[in-house]
Amino acid sequence: MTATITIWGRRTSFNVQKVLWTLDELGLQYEHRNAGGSYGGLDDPEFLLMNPHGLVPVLRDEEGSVWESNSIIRYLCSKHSCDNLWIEAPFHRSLADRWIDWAATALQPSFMSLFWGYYRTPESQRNLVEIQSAVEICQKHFRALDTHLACHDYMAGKRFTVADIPAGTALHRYFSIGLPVEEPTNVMAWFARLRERPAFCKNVLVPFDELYGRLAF
Ligand SMILES: N[C@@H](CCC(=O)N[C@@H](CS)C(=O)NCC(=O)O)C(=O)O
Repeated sequence: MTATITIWGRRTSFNVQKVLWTLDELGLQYEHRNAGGSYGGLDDPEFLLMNPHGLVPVLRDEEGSVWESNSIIRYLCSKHSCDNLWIEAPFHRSLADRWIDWAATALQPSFMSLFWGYYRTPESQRNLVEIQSAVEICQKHFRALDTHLACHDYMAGKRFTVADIPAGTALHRYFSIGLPVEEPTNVMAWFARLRERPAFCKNVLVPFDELYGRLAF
């Protein structure tokens, strides 16, 4: 059967990884096209017609194009997963939405500030004060998550859902960029549960050293 889903984006992009992980969790057939970073293509008129912001990831299926990683994963899970990765019951779904929105507005910006300030900035240009401040903010967020995970195996309760994907994608990088950070017990146990998932290993536990000391994209 021909794939009806196409996903654009380089595999080292954190936001692209969320979508690739979701596609494989759902067992969907898709075509992956490298774009962005050293592959370029984001300024092409055809690409800008799909995403006016010229960023990856972009997903296209028989209905049209979707951009914004968290919108894409919500779209895929609501469309393809029935009551598996998706949650129909409104209050329960609000629990997932809360953690997805928290990942987008609190955890991810703090972690991106750390990742760019430390890992992507050449050593001679690093601002150590700002890096330490970013570490402290990230640790505060992970402590709050740790409290939540003390009584939830996954972000939205007992089972793995769409809610685990945005924050879960940050873990590999956060704990392996080479900075000494706290390793909260329940967060690490959740990380271990995610590492049992083949789709997580395939798409998220991947090398990202091409980004080291590189501010270009
Ligand atoms: N909020 C957007 C952010 C998209 C974004 O910033 N994408 C980056 C990669 S993570 C990008 O396209 N950068 C340009 C490039 O890779 O060339 C999302 O979640 O999809």
